[in-house]
Amino acid sequence: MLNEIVEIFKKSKSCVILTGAGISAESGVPTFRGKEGLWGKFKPEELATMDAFVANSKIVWEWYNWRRDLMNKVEPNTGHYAITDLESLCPDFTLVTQNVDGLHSMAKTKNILELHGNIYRNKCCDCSRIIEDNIEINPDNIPKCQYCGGKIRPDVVWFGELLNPQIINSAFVKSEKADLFFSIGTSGIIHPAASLPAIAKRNGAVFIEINTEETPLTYIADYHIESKSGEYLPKLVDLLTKERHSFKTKLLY
Ligand code: BV8
Ligand code: ZN
Repeated sequence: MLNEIVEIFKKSKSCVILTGAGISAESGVPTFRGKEGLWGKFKPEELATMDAFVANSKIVWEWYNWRRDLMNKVEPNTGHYAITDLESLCPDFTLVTQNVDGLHSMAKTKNILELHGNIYRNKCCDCSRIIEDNIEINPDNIPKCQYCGGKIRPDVVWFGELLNPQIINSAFVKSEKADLFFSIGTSGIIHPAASLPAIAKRNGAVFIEINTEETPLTYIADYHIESKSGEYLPKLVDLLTKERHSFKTKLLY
């Protein structure tokens, strides 16, 4: 199957990759579902909604500070770096991520659409202005917005909240145009992110799923690769670069 995917990738003119928490699992970032998942310990409706923030902003900030500290200690893994390599091997490449951990940027991937925001950014919950300086938030004394006095919150998309229109529309357009679509390390449950693979397939793209288990997306996948992304993606890049190198070598001689 790897050789088939190498051939498909080599022909691709426009590739989109959708990632979820699974791509960061090998870096030590807990996923959401699964036995060790965040939602096993914490209730999303009590921590990742505006109602929760209004009801108890202290506990919400304690949770985001805990995740920030955890994410601050980890590095991108071989899966993140392989995606950066794939970006350099495809003429039109877009990475659409649900992750707020910033690890794809740390791995120097360029064309990234952060669908659900970024945990390191702060914004005002009233006027939505981004708060420039990367301030440490004390949950017992949450700073106020210098423009409107609103409470500062993490710049992530909470459940029931609309995604940034520019970002989600770019993700839709790129998915419609793609001839190759990967979903990597996502359970494919959260919308509208989970609807992107079907949009790509409907427009003729080859859809490849890489996940350590089956998901609701598996039945529409042309290829379901049951593997850890940090193990499989470097192998794909390896074969692609070997091919390219031997091709160049042939050209030389
Ligand atoms: C919205 C930021 C308008 C915050 C997050 C249509 C139908 C039904 C419901 C809805 C719908 N449209 C909207 C909704 C409501 C809701 C939704 O989708 N609910 C679900 C429960 C059905 N969507 C919303 O609220 C969205 N807003 O639509 O607004 C609206 C509003 C109301 C009603 C209608 C319309 C906003 C959603 C964004 C929420 N914010 N994150 C934060 O992080 O704190 S979501 C968060 O959870 C993540 O960002 C991510 O999106 C999701 C977790 O999913 P994954 O990343 O996939 O992680 P998971 O743990 O689930 O899976 C990991 C996978 O990796 C597993 O499959 C595992 O097997 C695999 N894996 C593990 N290790 C590896 C691996 N794979 C490969 N290699 C490995 N090593
Ligand atoms: Zn404000």
